[in-house]
Amino acid sequence: MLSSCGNQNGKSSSNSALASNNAEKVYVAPGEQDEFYAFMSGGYSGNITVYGLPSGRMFKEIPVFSQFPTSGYGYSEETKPMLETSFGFVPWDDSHHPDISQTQGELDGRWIFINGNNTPRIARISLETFETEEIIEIPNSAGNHSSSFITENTEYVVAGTRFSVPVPQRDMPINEYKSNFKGALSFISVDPEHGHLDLKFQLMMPGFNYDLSHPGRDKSHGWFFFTTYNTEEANSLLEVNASQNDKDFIAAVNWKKIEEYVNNGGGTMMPANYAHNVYDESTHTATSTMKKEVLTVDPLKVPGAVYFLPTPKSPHGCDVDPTGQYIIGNGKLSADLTVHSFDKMIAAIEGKKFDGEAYGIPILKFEDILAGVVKSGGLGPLHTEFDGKGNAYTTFFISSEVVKWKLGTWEVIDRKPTFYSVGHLMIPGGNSRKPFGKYVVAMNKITKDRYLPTGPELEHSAQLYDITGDKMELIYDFPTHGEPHYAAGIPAEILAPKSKKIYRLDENEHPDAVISPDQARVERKGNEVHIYMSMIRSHFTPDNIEGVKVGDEVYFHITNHEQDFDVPHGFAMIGQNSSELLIMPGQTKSSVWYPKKPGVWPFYCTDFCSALHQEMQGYIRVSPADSNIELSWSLGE
Ligand code: RUQ
Ligand code: CUA
Repeated sequence: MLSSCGNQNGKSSSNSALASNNAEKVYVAPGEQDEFYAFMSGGYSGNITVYGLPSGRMFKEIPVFSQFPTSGYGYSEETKPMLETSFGFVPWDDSHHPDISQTQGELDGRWIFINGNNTPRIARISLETFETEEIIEIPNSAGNHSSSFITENTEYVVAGTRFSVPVPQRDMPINEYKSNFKGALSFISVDPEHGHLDLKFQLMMPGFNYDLSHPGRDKSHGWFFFTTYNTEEANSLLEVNASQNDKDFIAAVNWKKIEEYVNNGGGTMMPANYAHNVYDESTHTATSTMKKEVLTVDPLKVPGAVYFLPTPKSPHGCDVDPTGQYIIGNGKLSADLTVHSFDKMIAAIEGKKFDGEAYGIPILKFEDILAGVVKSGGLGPLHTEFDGKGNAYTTFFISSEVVKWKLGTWEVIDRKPTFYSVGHLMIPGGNSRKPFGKYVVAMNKITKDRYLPTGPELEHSAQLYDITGDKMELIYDFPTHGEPHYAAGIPAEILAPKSKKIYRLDENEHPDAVISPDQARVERKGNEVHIYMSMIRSHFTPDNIEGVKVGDEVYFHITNHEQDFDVPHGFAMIGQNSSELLIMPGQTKSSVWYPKKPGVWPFYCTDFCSALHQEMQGYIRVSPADSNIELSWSLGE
């Protein structure tokens, strides 16, 4: 059924006059540039990919949680510390939800944040360099899914646990889960100037699953909303046992109140062990520090800070409209969307109209806080975004469609099929006070017949809809890399002008940098050999090195002396148990090589940098361990 549906819509429309009209809408002529950047999460690639809209052209993959041989990220000595955790070196993760920094609820384009779902981490990426600058591990958390969403002025990036776990972790019977496990919601403060992350406090919630979250905005600024499921606290066969309750909850958290409590000395410091990894742009080097404690907050100690909003039925997405008035819960086992009203929520809290409590946390009455119900007619609602013109767009996984509906009247205005099984959707700025509208990107989980087959595995598929009219129009399909869960879009004019072009050599503070070619040298310290090397079109200095022995540990410290935009050089050494390095103009990178066999071994530049790129090479002579050949090197005479 799926594929016949695809054939009908795909092929017939490509023959129509509509198709040529649509082609114009996505066509970005050679030499012209896209109107928006789209940052897509990589899912199980652990990274972020960067696309242009409307063209669907992919510009870059930004390595975040995964080693990336294309640049040497996670392989170079400078970047290995980025992937340290309390479990040791973890060179991979599952990244779901990118979110761009905001000021007063509008995208400011300074940083983008993303979560590592598997080994709980949050990353901050610079939108000037498109490099990952910081990763903080989240203790007491597991399946870091309701993350990484930011508050209106980027005060906090929020991380919520999907799996509840024993806190602190300990050896205990799994069937004692109920009422013993905890769900940590972590608030990580963001330094307004440098963006540095600090785990300010963890709210220790009942042992439900915390699925997604969004900040309040404008009138609801100061609150944060989290969907929960498995309020049954089942620990096996969740597909049945976690679907018993007719309603689960959206947890409404007044973080301002908790912040105040914490600033006045509230909370309990608890021993913990989690990595905080920071990349320094002036030394081009990351350091990893283990943090030893975390401040935890018991919600019952801060009256008025946490409430439960009953929401049918195992809600997934939790989205807040640009005015901050409506909180939308997408019950994935329900056909209807539940919209809660922020004003009614406040009134119900003030009137103390509760419908019991769960673990001491007051439950509000469903009817008291309900703003409306969208009778969508779709199945499996997941996520909602907004166009800034009073409309909302919700994805339906099971019925494979995007449904457009009106905030306030709750009427369905339009629905369009997706191909197939859409998860998230994204409107540039659609998760802020000021959406830019124009396009919806649907991110589909299943691709099937949309592209030429490539064996059993197909890339996932994104679809672009023009939303400038009353009705949505599907105008383009493009493949995406990994599994984009969520994405964040921003007008190119905000980011492009400040994109970094080079690292200035005279600002390079890497301790092993070679700033002028006469600093190029080789030094032996016991069995460590350090090669301080520079590179410029089209040679390495030094280029021939002798006196290296089997059993040595050879460190290359290489500085790119170019000061021109888009002239990286690469470095690759035969038999190195690592990746190449791709070094940007003005930057220094290092890697280690363990020579194993006597001989004369070449290295070369991997990035075609000039007509003489193939001449950019050198040799290292490796002698047996007991040889007494002295170190020597040639400086290109
Ligand atoms: S999820 S398809 Cu990981 Cu955001 Cu909803
Ligand atoms: Cu430098 Cu090729």
